[in-house]
Amino acid sequence: MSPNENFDVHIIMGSLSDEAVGKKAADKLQSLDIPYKVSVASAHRTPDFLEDIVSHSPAKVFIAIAGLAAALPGAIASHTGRPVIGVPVSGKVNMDSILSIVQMPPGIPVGCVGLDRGDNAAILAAQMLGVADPKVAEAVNEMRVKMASKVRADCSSVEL
Ligand code: RP5
Repeated sequence: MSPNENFDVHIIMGSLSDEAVGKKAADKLQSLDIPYKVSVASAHRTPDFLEDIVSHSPAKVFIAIAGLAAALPGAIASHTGRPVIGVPVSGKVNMDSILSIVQMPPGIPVGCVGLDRGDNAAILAAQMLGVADPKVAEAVNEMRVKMASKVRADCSSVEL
């Protein structure tokens, strides 16, 4: 990471095979105009590399995307006091990654969104940033207003 790099959200994927879920998070952050960076680092395969990335990251919030025995969000949280949002990635079993993220020991919590919900992780990160940044809070609000309009429009046009 170059010393001058600046971004608010750091998306870290446990593997390049998590790319589709990472893209959902990146696309949503882009649509909210939030600067982000994407890295690949594994809690189990590259623990030292992960620690190096986290300790040098200027991000205010981390999004950690991982499947199987998804230690990544917890491992990131062990290296920083900044908030970590975990995204469990679906696979053959599904509950494995959810429980690996949710069942953190007392004292080192991580947030957890739904299976493959990179988009929700990005929105939750935006809501955290929005507490101190009115521009981001307004972008989240606009997104919610658009969503509500679509539901109302769907209600008016539904024909079954
Ligand atoms: C996890 O193991 C990764 O986050 C990924 O979801 C899963 C499989 O990784 P690959 O074998 O595809 O690299 O650590």
